[in-house]
Amino acid sequence: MTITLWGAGTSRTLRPHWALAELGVEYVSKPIGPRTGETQAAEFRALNTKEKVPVLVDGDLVLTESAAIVTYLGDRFGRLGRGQRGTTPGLVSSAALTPEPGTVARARYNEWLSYILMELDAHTLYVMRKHGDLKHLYGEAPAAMDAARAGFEKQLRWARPRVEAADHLVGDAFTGVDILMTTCLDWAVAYGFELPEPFLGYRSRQHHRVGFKKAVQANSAVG
Ligand SMILES: N[C@@H](CCC(=O)N[C@@H](CS)C(=O)NCC(=O)O)C(=O)O
Repeated sequence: MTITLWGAGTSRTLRPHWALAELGVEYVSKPIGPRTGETQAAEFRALNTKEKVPVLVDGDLVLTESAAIVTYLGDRFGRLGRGQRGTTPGLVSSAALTPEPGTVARARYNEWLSYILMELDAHTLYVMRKHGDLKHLYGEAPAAMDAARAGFEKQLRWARPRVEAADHLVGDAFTGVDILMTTCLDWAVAYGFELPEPFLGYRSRQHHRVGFKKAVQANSAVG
């Protein structure tokens, strides 16, 4: 069955490229970019009326939302070694991107996923993007920009103890939430945030992964 990934060129599209690279899954890349007109083309609108990338197609499944795609890929391809449990209950193997459902590790994974998407992506960094780089589309809003900047710094404090104490966010191995977290930290650095040292070290470790390097290459091949 052919797996097709639509989208390239942004932090959100990097996420599924990275998951696929980590899992060693072969796929067809359709590297269309946002605001190029390509997300409004009829072929793409038939897949996603949100007109946004990324989109994953796996047989009859058409899946939108970067976090859902990363988690799906982990569940589909990254939990095959059910016998090879690590030391953390619920974490299946060092190659796994998702802990088994119904475990403490999966509850923690879901907690990190929701936190990263809501507190670091949607409510803060994306607000800065909308009223910064994209102000010609969404309008200027200096008060919202200031609140988003302060909000990001405040919310990031919650992650600090874990990032100081461990190499990964869940259990003792790399998972999908490390992909999500790293892309948000990269985004923050691009916006001029001076991240505290534990986050810089964490980010640098993820950047050294072969999967990250492959994904950056795939994600940069815009259409
Ligand atoms: N919540 C979505 C956000 C997707 C999204 O906003 N994608 C942007 C690129 S990062 C996009 O395709 N924008 C198209 C446009 O606004 O024209 C996800 O995480 O996948």
